[in-house]
Amino acid sequence: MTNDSLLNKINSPADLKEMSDAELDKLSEEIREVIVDVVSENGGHLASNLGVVELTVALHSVFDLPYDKIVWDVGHQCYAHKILTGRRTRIDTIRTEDGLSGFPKRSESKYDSFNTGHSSTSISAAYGIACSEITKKEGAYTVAVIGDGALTGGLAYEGLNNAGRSGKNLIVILNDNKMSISNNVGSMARYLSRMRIKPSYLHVKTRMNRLQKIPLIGKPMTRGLKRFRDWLRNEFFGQKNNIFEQFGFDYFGPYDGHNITQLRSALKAAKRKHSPVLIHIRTKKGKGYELAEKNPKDFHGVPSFDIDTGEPKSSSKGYSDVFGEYLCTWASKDKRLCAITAAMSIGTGLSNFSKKYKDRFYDVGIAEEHAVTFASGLAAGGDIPVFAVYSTFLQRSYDQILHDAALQKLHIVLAIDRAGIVGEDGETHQGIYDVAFLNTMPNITVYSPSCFKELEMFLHKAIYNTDGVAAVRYPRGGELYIPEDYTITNKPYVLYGDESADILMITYGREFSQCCMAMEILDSEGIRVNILKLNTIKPIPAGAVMSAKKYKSCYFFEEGARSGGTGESFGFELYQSGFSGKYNLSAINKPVVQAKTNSSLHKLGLDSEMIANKIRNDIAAGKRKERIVSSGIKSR
Ligand SMILES: Cc1ncc(C[n+]2csc(CCOP(=O)(O)OP(=O)(O)O)c2C)c(N)n1
Repeated sequence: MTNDSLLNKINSPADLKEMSDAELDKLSEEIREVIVDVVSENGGHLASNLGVVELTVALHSVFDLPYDKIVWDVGHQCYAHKILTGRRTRIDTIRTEDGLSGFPKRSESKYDSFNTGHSSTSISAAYGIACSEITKKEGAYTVAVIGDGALTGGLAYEGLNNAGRSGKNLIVILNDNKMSISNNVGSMARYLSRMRIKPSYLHVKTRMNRLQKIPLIGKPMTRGLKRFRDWLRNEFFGQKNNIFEQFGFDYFGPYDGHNITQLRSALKAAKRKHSPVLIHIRTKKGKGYELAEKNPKDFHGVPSFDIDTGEPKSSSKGYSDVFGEYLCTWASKDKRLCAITAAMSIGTGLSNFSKKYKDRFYDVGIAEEHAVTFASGLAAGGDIPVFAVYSTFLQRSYDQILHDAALQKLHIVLAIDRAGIVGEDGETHQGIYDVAFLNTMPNITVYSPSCFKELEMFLHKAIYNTDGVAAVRYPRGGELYIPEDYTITNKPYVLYGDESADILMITYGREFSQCCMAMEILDSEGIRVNILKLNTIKPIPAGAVMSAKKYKSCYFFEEGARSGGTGESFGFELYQSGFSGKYNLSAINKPVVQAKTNSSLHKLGLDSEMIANKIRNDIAAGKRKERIVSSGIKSR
């Protein structure tokens, strides 16, 4: 940053108020540079953030935060907002342990008015804030910034439907860049593309308001003009009022979302309305960084990368890739097999499937609820639908899995990606609740592979050899350690070790690797343990419980929520079976904040080192107790 940097002078949004539009433009360029630098180091949501720089600058120059409020939908585009709201000097810590979050966080700043991470919540949340006591009292404005991708989520319409005629100081900014992560889909996307070619008519409206004030002729002329305008809209766009006006919003736009002058004048006009307004802006995802402009899909969310080439600093094959490959192989032989994504075809490994089997690939938009019910419909019609979804987003589909699939015993397959700790995206994105909520439902089988080969076996079993709902869950990233002498099998459970031990570790999924490494640490210290690896985690295999019963101490290690998780159920069944030893459960009982996955696992007591410590310490504590008891007996 040069000496004449404007950004260095910004300590709070108030500093923007004195700047000219030209200075705000220059400031935007400086912010862009910082974003590219930081994301190239820390990874993050690059293209979305580059697209909203001018919007963010304009918003902070027109509104008074924290008196006014902004709710960022998904929240992945909040980097410029963070830079402008007193967090400039810490922006290089974004998405790191103890650093700034990559999403808005109320606990982080008074300028963040609502935590986001999952899509399509902004309108409901902003409307709630606009109705709340504090905003009512102070007459403040609440602004929701929502992307066209997030507008494919049903919740956004529930918000629009409820808020439109409320008369509240609510402004919804529709950031339309034609993209979700991939190209946006659905009829609303088509509708928006038709609106994009429509000339902005805010200025026409403002002029009509002025015209109205001319004595005698003003009102009739305005009426005539309005009729002409409506006729034009009707003729060219097939509707008297657009959909947002039907919802009760005043509609302004579309505007060039990179033109600060236009943006500021639209925001000021919206402010004067004192009732719900929707401002439609067009932006370019990746704006200002050529590689991202050309290829916004690949630069939506990125690991650290080389700025000159755009290449990731490291990459390796992950579970999602393997999942996509197998699905393509089987789809070539079976026309019933189809794939569904809720706007996540790239992340879930379905890119090739989407190209090869266009007629059996369904991108339903950011609509996880719809995806499950739609899959259930396909299954009712005889297809075999596989819904590939991140664990965290499947949380949205609880009722649909239960009501539309499980209770009807329909055969749908849930390919649950990013199961377990996910790392830098933090608490809103951890895949640690799916096991607990699926555990509550009937007619569901859940498989948990620990390596690529097992993913193949259990995915196949889920598709072709399981009744009702079949779920296969696998983590972010690639394979971890599997000992050479471990025999991979598609049995529901495996007992690993020489069986001479009286201590048993029980686990599943990626945590198996940690337990194997812990077993080796303990073995080198002369402590023998066995491992019971569950491949089917729901229902818990009866044989697995019987195998565990003969051990003196059982330790269950679970990379998932403790409450309602498999560890809890296993312990219950074990004691029900008459087990009289010690049962210890290590699982997750609090939100897990952003950090590298290994660091989180360590802090949660779930990495090999902590697992070995726990067992070693328990043994030492047991021996101490024995010594005290025996010395007490002697001294009596
Ligand atoms: C419920 C849910 N499903 C999926 C996602 C993953 N996701 C994050 S951003 C995004 C696309 C958002 O597109 P848009 O709202 O247009 O914002 P843009 O990135 O284009 O600015 C998706 C699908 C999510 N955050 N929440």
